[in-house]
Amino acid sequence: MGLKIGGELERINGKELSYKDFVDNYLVKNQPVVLTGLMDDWRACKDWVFQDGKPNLPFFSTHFGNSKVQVAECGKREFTDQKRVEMSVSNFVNHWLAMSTKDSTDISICQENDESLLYLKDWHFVKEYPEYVAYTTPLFFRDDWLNLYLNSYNMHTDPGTYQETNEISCSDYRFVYMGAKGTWTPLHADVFRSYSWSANVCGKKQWHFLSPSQCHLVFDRNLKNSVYDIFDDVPEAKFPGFKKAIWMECTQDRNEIIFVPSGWYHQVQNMEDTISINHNWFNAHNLSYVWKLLLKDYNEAKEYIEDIRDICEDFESLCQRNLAANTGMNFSDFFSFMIRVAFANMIQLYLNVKNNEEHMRGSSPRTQPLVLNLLSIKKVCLSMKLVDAENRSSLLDVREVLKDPLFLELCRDMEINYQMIHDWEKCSDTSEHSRINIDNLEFVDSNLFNMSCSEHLIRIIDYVFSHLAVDSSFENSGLVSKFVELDTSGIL
Ligand SMILES: O=C(O)CCC(=O)C(=O)O
Repeated sequence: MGLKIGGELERINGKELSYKDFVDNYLVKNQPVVLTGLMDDWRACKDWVFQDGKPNLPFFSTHFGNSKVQVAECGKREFTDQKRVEMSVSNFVNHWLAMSTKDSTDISICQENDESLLYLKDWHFVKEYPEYVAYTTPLFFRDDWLNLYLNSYNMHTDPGTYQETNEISCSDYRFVYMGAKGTWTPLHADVFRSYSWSANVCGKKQWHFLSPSQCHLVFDRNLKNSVYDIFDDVPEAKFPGFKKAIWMECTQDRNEIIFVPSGWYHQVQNMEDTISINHNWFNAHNLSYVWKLLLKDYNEAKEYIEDIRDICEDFESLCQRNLAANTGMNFSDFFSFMIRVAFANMIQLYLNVKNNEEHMRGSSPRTQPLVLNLLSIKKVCLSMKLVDAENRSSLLDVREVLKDPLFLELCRDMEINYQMIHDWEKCSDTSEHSRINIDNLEFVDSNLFNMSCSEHLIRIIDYVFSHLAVDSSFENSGLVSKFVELDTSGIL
């Protein structure tokens, strides 16, 4: 029996969609959508594609041939993913070209077993070639705390065995994917339960999506393992809910971008030779998803080594190390991230209010996104406090955070981003950021310089709201209740 298909993704012309409508209808409601018309000026769409729509593979060998990339062998499973090997872009292209010149019976024999189907994945292209501007991130996806943060900091900073792998694989979440017809990605939900967007530079992909409220149906009885390939013969005894799942389907063409919401499971098949660009990101609207996943992964990491608790010198540290290795960050990484992002927002708010009295009210268009960001951080902090997560977080000194040139970079990048997204005129002189120091930030309560728990961050946020006379009724507005709705909309 085939999959039950409940419907197709909505398709919208991105040029006719406002940022606010995108936020209200897709980000906040956590719904997928296909956006067209947003890739017209991309250099990638010219340089990387022949006139007939096929990928210009020689261009990659000539310009980026020495890059070392991760390639998935689509026919070989390794745990929950495909086996990965590292190779140069030149070798990958040579393999692809050699396969495409084989006669069709050879190819179908190979493809039947997915043998030799190599899929280049997770190429950190922007990081590696910052000067070659292959594309510009559409405005809809620019409120991206994850990649903004990673421009300045590492997510996981614990020295030790995990550092090296982390540096390579978690330097940012902006990728290029390239694969011949037949290559595919197994069923999964995205890293950190982030949002993602995926743009087809050439080729065609078929997507199958499952909403978070149905995700339990692709898990086994213990809710531990999920189905790997939805087109396989999925055993009912092991996955009793699978047949009941109702999927959404989409065939994504060249020049179309798919928005993948948080926590939606999806499987993807390249129906033609395809090149795509995709980013993972999170912001105020899905921060609670990220936290919920981290907590779930922490509980699993703890349970996994419960039987060695008594012989462990520092059981908690081991749990946190394992959490960072499996998930890409631990509690302390996440808390440091929240502190820095919260302060970048508070400083932005402070400068807006200071430079223009009109922006004093929290509900003004200029302050509203910043207040919303801080409220979402506060909400997650409240949840961290409830589960006592802070005891495991290391201490951060606000004075050190604010002095760090990397923090000023984060503030500046964030301001530029919001100017672009909301079409703000420049309000603060960006050089003002560099003059910020702890002594002229009246809003920083000196009792709270040492941040060791989420309670401290909550108090600082509240202090800032009251000090800057941000309209506190905003806190009770509909915007906040949306986070609650999201939290309860399904399992992760
Ligand atoms: O294009 C693919 O093969 C997979 C992309 C994907 O899973 C994603 O963007 O989340």
